[in-house]
Amino acid sequence: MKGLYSALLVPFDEEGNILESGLRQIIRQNIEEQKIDGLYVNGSSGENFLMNTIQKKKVFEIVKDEAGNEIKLIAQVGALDLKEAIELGQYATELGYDALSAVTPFYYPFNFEEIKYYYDAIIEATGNDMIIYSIPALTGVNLSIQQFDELFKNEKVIGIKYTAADFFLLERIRKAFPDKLILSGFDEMLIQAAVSGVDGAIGSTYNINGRRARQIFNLAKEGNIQEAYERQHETNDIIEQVLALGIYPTLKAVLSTKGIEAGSVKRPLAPLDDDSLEKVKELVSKYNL
Ligand code: SI3
Repeated sequence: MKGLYSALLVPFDEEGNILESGLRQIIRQNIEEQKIDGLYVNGSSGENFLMNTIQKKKVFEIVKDEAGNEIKLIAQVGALDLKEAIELGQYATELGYDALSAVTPFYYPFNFEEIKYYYDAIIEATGNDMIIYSIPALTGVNLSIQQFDELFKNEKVIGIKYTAADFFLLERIRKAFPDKLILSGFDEMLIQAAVSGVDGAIGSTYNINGRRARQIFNLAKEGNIQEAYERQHETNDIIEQVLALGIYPTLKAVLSTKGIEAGSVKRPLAPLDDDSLEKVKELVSKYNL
């Protein structure tokens, strides 16, 4: 399960319906153009928490149908309704997804025993491998190394999607659990994560910038830090502008300039205005996206 994964974008029409042919095009360009090793499906970038259960299942189904066994597939099934998380986990497992991932339960201040119960319940009901999705900035859940250790006691918990800028904790986790999979989640800090020993990364911007990400990762792993930084600087010039314009609608607008039916974001997220669309065109041509 090592490697670079795009956190798959999902195209919607203005009513919030999934654009199936556009989704298939995004999957194909991720495989053929960005050369990614896998897809992280129904994560934050897939606007998962804005979709209903039927839509989430539809995305799992289309992705598996389009990608088959060409690349690795991770299904993010985390939900506040544990029954929904289990239902989605069973669905993705039956479809043949290589592993599941679930965001730490959020909004309510769950204690650690409740968080462990949630992961163990999904694993027991599905029998699939689990990658913990840790993203403290959005969930408010900061797991300690002792808590990761407790979660790892279930051998089906094979790793973490680590979306945090705490490189001290990352170093501690890497040292303590050399056999667990660590996939880094902040694209703008890929070089730091790579030298910290992660096994790969999952990112939204890899949908449009996967080839540069691959260069950063490989160069950093080979110890060619100076060149890796050159690629990371260029990448961060792109990411800075993407974040300023609005991450998901901008990534979709970039894909649209390439003739992909990337659609819009799902309300209440807002689409880009005309000025921003002009800036996207400049970005695409300046960085050859
Ligand atoms: O779909 C996902 O779960 C992700 O894409 C997670 C990933 O860590 C992204 N985080 C979010 C909240 O979108 C990053 O790729 C992020 O977009 C990027 O580093 C820019 O900040």
